[in-house]
Amino acid sequence: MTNSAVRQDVTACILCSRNCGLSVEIENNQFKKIKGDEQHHFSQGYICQKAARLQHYQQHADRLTSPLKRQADGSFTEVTWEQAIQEIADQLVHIRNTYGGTAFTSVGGGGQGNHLGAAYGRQLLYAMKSFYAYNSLAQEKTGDFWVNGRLFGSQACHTTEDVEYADYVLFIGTNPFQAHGIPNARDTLKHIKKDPNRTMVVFDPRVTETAKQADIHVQLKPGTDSYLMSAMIAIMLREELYDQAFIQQHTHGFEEVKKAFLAVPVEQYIQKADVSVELIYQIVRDFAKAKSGCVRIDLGIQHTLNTTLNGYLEKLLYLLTGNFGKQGTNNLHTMFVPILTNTDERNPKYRRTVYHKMFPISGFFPPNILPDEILKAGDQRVRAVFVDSCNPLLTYADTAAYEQAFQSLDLLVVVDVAMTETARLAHYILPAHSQFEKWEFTGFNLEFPKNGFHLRHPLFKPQGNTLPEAEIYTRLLEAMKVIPKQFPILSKIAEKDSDKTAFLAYFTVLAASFAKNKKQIPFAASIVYRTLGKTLPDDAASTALLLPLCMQYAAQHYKAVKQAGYLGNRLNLGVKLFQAILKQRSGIVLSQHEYDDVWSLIAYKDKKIRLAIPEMLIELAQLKQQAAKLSDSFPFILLAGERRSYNANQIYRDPAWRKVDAEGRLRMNPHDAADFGVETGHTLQCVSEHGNIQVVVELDEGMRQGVVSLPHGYGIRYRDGEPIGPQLNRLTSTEHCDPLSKTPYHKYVPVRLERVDA
Ligand SMILES: Nc1nc2c(c(=O)[nH]1)N[C@H]1C(S)=C(S)[C@@H](COP(=O)(O)OP(=O)(O)OC[C@H]3O[C@@H](n4cnc5c(=O)[nH]c(N)nc54)[C@H](O)[C@@H]3O)O[C@H]1N2
Ligand SMILES: Nc1nc2c(c(=O)[nH]1)N[C@H]1C(S)=C(S)[C@@H](COP(=O)(O)OP(=O)(O)OC[C@H]3O[C@@H](n4cnc5c(=O)[nH]c(N)nc54)[C@H](O)[C@@H]3O)O[C@H]1N2
Ligand code: SF4
Ligand SMILES: [Mo]
Repeated sequence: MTNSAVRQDVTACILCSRNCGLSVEIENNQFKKIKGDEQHHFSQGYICQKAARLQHYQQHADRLTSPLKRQADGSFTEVTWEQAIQEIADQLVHIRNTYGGTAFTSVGGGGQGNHLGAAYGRQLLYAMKSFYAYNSLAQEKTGDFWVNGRLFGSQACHTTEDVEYADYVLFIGTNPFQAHGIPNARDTLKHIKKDPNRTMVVFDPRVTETAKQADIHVQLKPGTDSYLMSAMIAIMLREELYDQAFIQQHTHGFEEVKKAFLAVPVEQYIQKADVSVELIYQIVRDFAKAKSGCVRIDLGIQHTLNTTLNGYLEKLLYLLTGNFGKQGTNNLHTMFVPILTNTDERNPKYRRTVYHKMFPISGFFPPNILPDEILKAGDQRVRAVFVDSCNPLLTYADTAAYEQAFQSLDLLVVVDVAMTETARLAHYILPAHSQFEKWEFTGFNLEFPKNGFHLRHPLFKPQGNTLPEAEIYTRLLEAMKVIPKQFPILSKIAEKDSDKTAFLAYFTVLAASFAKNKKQIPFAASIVYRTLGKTLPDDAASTALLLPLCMQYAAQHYKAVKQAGYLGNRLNLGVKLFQAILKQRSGIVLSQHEYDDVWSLIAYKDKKIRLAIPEMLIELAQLKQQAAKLSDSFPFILLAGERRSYNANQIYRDPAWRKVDAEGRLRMNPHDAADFGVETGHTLQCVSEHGNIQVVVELDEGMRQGVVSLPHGYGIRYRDGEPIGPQLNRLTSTEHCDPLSKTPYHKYVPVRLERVDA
């Protein structure tokens, strides 16, 4: 990697779950030009405007360059890696041995682009005998995962949607034009819009960029989706628009569901959403009749009232119409990197939290309860927290509660590439290589029937005295004496021969070694890293853990992996996959299934879907009593966290990356603004029951009256300056959340607005 010459390379975008392939021009260890990579199997050259700005992630004033230790006066001093690792390891061992497994939690572990490090970080939980993994998925998607557990038999069964091929698409609570989340979103939307035989319906309180492309926009009142969707299902049942043959062949529990939904007062519920009754009837009839239909949802129903119920209703819409397991419908997909595990709360082996007695969903605990588990759980409280790839001080509900909780910890360690708001509270800050300075990947490969994977190689020389997460966590485990520093037998066999069969010999010895010493299995990532890893070319040690994943995937999906073009037998197909992953720099196709294979992905033994979920049918019945009346003190609903053209979670810190919307403005209807006598650019105070922030107004005809919206991803204190844009979570509360999954109601925050001069 010479510095001055211009060179071409490929990588992927790290800003959202699509991880589009990038073709980049590099000069002086910097990005010069960024385009879409046409060789990438999935994005095929597509990118959005945010990716072109990635130099602002790679290099900026808040990048960390050395391990830091906080001093008594609150300032930070540079320390060596040896000192930082040894001191942290000693404290962790002390905390574990004195207080046991409930005293430690991890927070985060992989954002939108970096899941390789998370595989190493996860080992620390086992080393601490802790169960408590908190992350951002558990403040948005766990309600959905819980429903999947009941419908399909495992919380690791995850659904995807074939929007590109659907004749009739329902977008409920999502704005793919800005947020993406579906393949090549803007192109996909354009194709549907242009095709007279295909229909796009958008359910959103705002006239979004997606709504503008839609055939039908249902501009419902925020927080009323559960009423609207249950009315839609009731119409489907009353008019017998459901797919009888599908239900008969593939499901259980239909009669219970039918009975529950026939009790829904259709007209009354549609009116609660304040939309046209006839229009909803028409949508249900056309959706049910369509050759293929699918439903795509996101935070608009996951960050609002009745989160988990919404997830159930949305899935019933496609299941009852038989829009499942075919082209252009919703499907299950395979998971190469097992991000989700099945931790059904009815199984007592999954340890609950001390204070809230909260159970994990798909392996994760919800950030909404963590401040209480630190502050209120007495002797068994959480005392040590490791934060990785996450900035909870800004992104989790109730910033003040997080500040108080994190300041009270015995040990807070932050692993990040940048000096974040959370890092400023840490006892130790451990600086990682950026995602373009190390081997990386994401586990967001959620496609069906063709699924893929993209291993990214390092593009740049690492800055300063940073390390990749694989090395950081492995050193920690070694210093804690959880794993030995040497594995002579494994190292020897790994080094012996690096021809094609060597991986197999290594894998066999590894499996035998784990069979003898089961206690080492949770630390497989670091063990493989230190042994096989050392023999991989191009310093790719941290990717060695992909070998066991490849072996597992190839065994599980043998036919589909072969169908994707790999030559191999039952023994070595996984090795072939691993070799292809290491070699193909624009990513690979992992597997090619048939649509019918979807049934094999259901976890229930009889491969049938359980339509009736008792907890959800109870919540459905309770909707009747639910009163969503706004108090006079807080007459507006704030949608706290919109995706716009220039926000990308907390991944960019340097505000210079934004071409528009520097202040992260409050969108409001002009009639509402007139009541306050304010115009675009004026300032208002936004007050919730919980806190208040100043906001800059932007008039937007597309907002419903009484509804205002602020963007997610602002409030960063770049170079330790004043926060830039809204610190949204000063307004939100940890208690304002779904009763089952504890995911926050960020899209339904009651607020009032005040003139600053008032
Ligand atoms: N540009 C950009 N893209 C991103 C991100 C980013 O920060 N910036 N973040 C990524 C991440 S982490 C995520 S999780 C996704 C989220 O992606 P999305 O969920 O699609 O994005 P949002 O803008 O948060 O919310 C979607 C829509 O929900 C609508 N909505 C609000 N309340 C309601 C309601 O009660 N009912 C209905 N039906 N709709 C409602 C909003 O008006 C909004 O248009 O985006 C990803 N992509
Ligand atoms: N009110 C409100 N709050 C919200 C939302 C909302 O809509 N409204 N959205 C929520 C959603 S859906 C999400 S997903 C979360 C997102 O919020 P977070 O989970 O906090 O994650 P990111 O914003 O992705 O933060 C990524 C962090 O990882 C660091 N990082 C980048 N690369 C690396 C690396 O290679 N190694 C390490 N160790 N660190 C790295 C970045 O510097 C940054 O600090 O926010 C949530 N918070
Ligand atoms: S932000 Fe998302 S959609 Fe845009 S280029 Fe990056 S990965 Fe692709
Ligand atoms: Mo998210």
